[in-house]
Amino acid sequence: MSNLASLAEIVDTAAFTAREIPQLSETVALDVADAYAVQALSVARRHARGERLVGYKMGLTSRAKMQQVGVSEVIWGRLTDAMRVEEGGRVSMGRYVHPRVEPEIAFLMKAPLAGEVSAAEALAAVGAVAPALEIIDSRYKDFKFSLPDVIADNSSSSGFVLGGWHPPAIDFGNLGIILEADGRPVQIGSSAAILGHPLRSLVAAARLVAAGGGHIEAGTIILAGGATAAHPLVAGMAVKCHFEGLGSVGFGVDA
Ligand code: 0L1
Ligand code: MG
Repeated sequence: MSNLASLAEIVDTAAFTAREIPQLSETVALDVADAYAVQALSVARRHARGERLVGYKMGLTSRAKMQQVGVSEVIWGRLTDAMRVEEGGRVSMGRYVHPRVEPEIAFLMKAPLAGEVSAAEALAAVGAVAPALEIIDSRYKDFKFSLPDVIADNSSSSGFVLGGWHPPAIDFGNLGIILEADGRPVQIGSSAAILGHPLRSLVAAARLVAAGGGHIEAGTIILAGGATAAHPLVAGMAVKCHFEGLGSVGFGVDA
């Protein structure tokens, strides 16, 4: 097994068994290209277990997120069908190490998108827009990592919940968002916090995913990135998020 494949096994096993691990960068020198290779190899292990690629997530797309984790670059990860949580459904804390939730905007693509594209070209490839929540869960101890570490760990992808789909003609550039835990607001923000406009994140996805060997095709889901800092999940919590003009999306948390 190559070194990258053995690192992929380490992060995949940590995710599969919900056990925390030390940062890979504590013991190996990893650059960003290596880290995306580890990510691809670890997600290939999910495919070998029967999981299907359904989309991509963009990460660290807001100032709040960049400050929260202490890095300054946009990153991406892969989403599989097994990560999807039904709207109004329940998740179990046992599946995660130290999960957090964050509000996102989701795109459902109706056409492929790759390379350098304008915002108008990106929007023309969008079939629908939905309110969404992402459950992120770093497999690293204390949720602490370097940029290559988090990329190798599939950019902390763990789960996602989609609300109802809306036509892309809706203006989703600056929508108010209130994230509630047990009925109390815990984060308040705007979709404009996603790189100034969620479409900018889709433009970045087209460039970065294609450069990294991924494929945004018709039917692909893209999570544009967190609009606020992420909020920790605890057993018994009811999560609900209200998106101006797009409706609400939520889920419950079991032990
Ligand atoms: O989705 C995100 O913006 C998070 C990317 C990875 C950083 C983290 O786990 O907080
Ligand atoms: Mg996110």
